[in-house]
Amino acid sequence: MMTEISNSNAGPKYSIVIPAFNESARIPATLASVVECVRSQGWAAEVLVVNDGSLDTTAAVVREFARTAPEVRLLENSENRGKGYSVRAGMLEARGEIVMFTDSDLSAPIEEADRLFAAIEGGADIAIGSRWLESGRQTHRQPLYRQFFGRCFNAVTRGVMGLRFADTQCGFKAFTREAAQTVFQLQTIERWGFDPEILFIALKRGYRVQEVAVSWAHDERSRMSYLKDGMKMLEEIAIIRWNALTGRYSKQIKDIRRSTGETRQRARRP
Ligand SMILES: Nc1nc2c(ncn2[C@@H]2O[C@H](COP(=O)(O)OP(=O)(O)O)[C@@H](O)[C@H]2O)c(=O)[nH]1
Ligand SMILES: [Mg+2]
Repeated sequence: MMTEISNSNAGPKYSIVIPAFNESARIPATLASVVECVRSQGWAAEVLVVNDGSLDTTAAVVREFARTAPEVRLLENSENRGKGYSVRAGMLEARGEIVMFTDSDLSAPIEEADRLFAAIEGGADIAIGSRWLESGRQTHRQPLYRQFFGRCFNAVTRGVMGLRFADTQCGFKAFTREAAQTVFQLQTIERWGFDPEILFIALKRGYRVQEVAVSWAHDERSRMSYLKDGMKMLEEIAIIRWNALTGRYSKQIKDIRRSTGETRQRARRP
């Protein structure tokens, strides 16, 4: 008798992680585009939405969507913890060979994910979307004050952290599973300043990071307060420097304990 080889344990090829805080208005259209793209491209993919303690109906809307889209899974934080915390929870939970995260407003159209995947398939461990590598690809720019703030923040990450990227803050980044498991387990920053930290860790651990130009259309309905969050991000850069000095990012991964258990237990399958 022939033995059938079961494929049921094989994970998906791609994981798409979407952090969501009070996104009930934007997330249905986002999930529709993501699922449409996944299906039309024939990607074996899972879509993980991480609900970050939203005060609106984000969770219900995602659950409703998932009833007809088996690709979609909802993870929930028990309370609002920040974009960094939410992305980490999703990335550590993801089972794809290549795992990426995107903002829930799809400022970078999800079709652009192909460019990140191609960079990884071409040998990069991490591919980061960049709005400034070919700025002509931005069809709708951020308001001037946000651009100014972004450029200043970039100068700080360059000067203080030695990051030589045109854009550290783009919410569109992909990792091999192995790189994601290492980098996100070492991440400590849970709010907006987590992007430079993961890049810093990635370089420190010897991963090959490639910047990839992506199309971008800014969505005005921003969740960010540039003054309050901006100050906090500077403070977070100081923390990253301190962590680097004290050897926090050089630890062996198995020495690091991270309580994503809470999110994991609450993970729901549709
Ligand atoms: N403000 C905020 N956004 C969060 C939080 N957690 C996750 N997010 C998500 O972070 C992503 C980026 O938010 P967005 O408002 O588009 O930021 P911007 O485009 O950089 O101004 C969205 O997917 C949000 O839903 C949080 O605690 N606060
Ligand atoms: Mg946005």
